[in-house]
Amino acid sequence: MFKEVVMSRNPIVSVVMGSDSDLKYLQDCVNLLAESGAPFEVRVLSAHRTPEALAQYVSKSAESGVKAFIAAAGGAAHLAGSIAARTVVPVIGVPMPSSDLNGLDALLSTAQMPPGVPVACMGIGSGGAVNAALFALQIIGLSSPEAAHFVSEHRRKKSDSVLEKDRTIREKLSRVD
Ligand code: RP5
Repeated sequence: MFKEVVMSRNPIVSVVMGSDSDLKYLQDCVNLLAESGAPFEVRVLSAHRTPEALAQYVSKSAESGVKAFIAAAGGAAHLAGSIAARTVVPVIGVPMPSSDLNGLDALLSTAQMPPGVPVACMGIGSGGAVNAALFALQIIGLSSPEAAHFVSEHRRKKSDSVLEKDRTIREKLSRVD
């Protein structure tokens, strides 16, 4: 389920997916960005199906203040590389498990960019997409204390939740004894 998301007119994070069929893997990523309060937008644009629209969008977004792109695509995914070719704004690629190879093809084509035009490559699918949101917030966090604080708090909550599970399991097992 998507939380109520208000997309910004002046985004600093841009989430681009190659197809609306990728959206199901981006739910937690989008929810996390919404929770952080960072202005962001979500678009469906494809490196091979809408190359001109993608090119125009990247130029316009980079000029208007986007500080990080998240590019989610499946198959022999070239979306992240295609965006990175058009801007020096950092691009975070998320391989989508939409192909017969369950995303391995997308992982390799995103990670194995030839030297010169890097993209940051996350893991395959929803987990990678969550990390992409956090990584984008870390980039934003270099100049935004709010974004940096959000990432720290997110880690603290994760840590508290593991320690709580540790307490619970120790209590449960000590009762068996
Ligand atoms: C890629 O091809 C998209 O990112 C998607 O992961 C995959 C399949 O797209 P659809 O055929 O479902 O539109 O470009």
